[in-house]
Amino acid sequence: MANKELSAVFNEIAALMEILGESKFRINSYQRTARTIKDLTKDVAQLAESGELDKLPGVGKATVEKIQAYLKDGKIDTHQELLAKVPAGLPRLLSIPGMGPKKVALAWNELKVEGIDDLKRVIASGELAKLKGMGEKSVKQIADGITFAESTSGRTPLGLAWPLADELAVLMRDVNGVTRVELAGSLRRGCETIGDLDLLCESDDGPRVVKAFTSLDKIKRVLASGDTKGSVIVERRDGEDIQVDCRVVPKASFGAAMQYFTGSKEHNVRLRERASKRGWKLNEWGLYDGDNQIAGQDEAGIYKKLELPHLPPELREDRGELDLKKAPRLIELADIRGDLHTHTTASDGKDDAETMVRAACDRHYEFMAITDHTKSSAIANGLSIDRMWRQIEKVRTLNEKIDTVSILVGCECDILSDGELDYPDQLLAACDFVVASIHSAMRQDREKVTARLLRAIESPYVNVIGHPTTRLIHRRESIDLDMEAVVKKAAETGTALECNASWQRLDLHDRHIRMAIDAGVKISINTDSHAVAQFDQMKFGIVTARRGGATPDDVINTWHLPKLRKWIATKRKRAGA
Ligand code: DGT
Ligand code: CA
Ligand code: CA
Ligand code: ZN
Repeated sequence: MANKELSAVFNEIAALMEILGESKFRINSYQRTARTIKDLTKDVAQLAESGELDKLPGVGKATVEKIQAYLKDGKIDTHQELLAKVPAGLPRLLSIPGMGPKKVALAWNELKVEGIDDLKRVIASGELAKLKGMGEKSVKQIADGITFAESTSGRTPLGLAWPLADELAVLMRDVNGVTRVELAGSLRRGCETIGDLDLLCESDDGPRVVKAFTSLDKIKRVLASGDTKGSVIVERRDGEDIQVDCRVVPKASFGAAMQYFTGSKEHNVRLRERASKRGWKLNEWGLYDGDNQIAGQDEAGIYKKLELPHLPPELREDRGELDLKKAPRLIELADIRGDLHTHTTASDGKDDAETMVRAACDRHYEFMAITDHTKSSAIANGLSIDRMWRQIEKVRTLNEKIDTVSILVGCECDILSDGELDYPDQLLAACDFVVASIHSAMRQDREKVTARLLRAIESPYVNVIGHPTTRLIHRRESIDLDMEAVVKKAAETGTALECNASWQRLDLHDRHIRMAIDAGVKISINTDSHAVAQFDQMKFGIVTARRGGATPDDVINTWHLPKLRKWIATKRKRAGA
């Protein structure tokens, strides 16, 4: 769907106009169009074909023409004309967190800032902070924003990389002479973003397999093509590019190649040190004693020879995993008995409660919680107090009708800016399960936002803190949080922290999960589904939790319902509610 790109173009038109000081009225109109397109549930190209574009709110004839031009040529004249009026590096400045159109215009007009390098220079020299309307605080935010923008550029979120990798693996499994295909690299380690994909094919005929790889229809450009390795560019679902490396390895070395190309680099360095202490050599072909291969056909054999447990790929980051005496039994998708954070059409979901529940049945879940937004999340159609009382009755009725899965009535309760909850205790007490999340005032300073979360955690009715850092991968940074304090309070009160499985969030991050588990805090892995298809995102949460070292018992979604209910009741009792 072109909706997202098109919406971004309209947003950029509005931003460029603002930079160039054009009329507020036109700017607003472009912003409105951008929002309308972003919120569409249908493909904009479909609407264009069926002639329904002009029925959209605020979309007139001129806008329809622009949308059609974009769908036809991939560009819009107005946009191109605006781009011609500003330095080439300026649009990129808009994507830096903390740099809106006003600040970009200010820096450009006053200090001739035309791109990121200029911006860095005026930050370093202190000139930027001296501008009227800037100040130390916003400059600090912009400096962090640059680091953020630079660290994310070029990487692909796990949720976009994974399906693409699976697709390529399926195609390569079909190639004649290929006996095995596996994914290695950061994808196999379950990293939240992926630099490039690393595919390993088992075969004795390298040149032919490389040729088959570089000739796949999906491939946009070939970067390199040799006897055992091909590198190509493939287009992601969102139109951006990603590099894919494919290596062809004979059976005798397949395990060694898996080990080597899974990485991480740091983990491999440690492993090689271990091998060399024993007088051996480890490389992508095998583990060698002199010229003699002593392991390498399967990966487990290498770890065994080095007297290590066969470490799960997600732990291979040189974060202490080589000290483990035994491979931990990390959580797996099959351990999950239910999803505890889902939305329905009652708030901003796309599917109604019954459809969502049926999807949970399809996954053979034992339970699920319906947790629509609460009143302060107005843009998400949060439920007023009256509507929430009715929702409770409605969901209970549905629960009686359906006996394959137990439905918990809940809500995703907004944590207001001072830590107060969006519903009165009486209403929360009527819920079976409460997720509490921050959706507003995310720029509060560390002390304030931490105190805010601690207060929410203290509520006897709050079972899980939803997406605790609120970061959106490549789009929004984490709130400035004292995670240690949050973890401590969660441990004291018996509150779980969420590992939100949506690939845009993956929040808690892997290292916070480790921190939480070490402190005895339970984790809840939830998809935050707004439509049935999103239930599939559970696997992204699973690998993230595995990276944090989570075992089944650390994760409340693996418990049977009676244990979960008892845990909920214990917090209420302890808090005297
Ligand atoms: P990415 O692609 O940036 O998300 O991260 P990786 O970990 O997939 O890194 P990549 O694709 O550069 O290489 C795949 C694996 O190959 C990496 O995790 C470890 C191994 N590897 C690559 N280059 C080296 C190296 O110079 N030394 C060692 N020891 N291992 C390497
Ligand atoms: Ca890689
Ligand atoms: Ca690579
Ligand atoms: Zn949610």
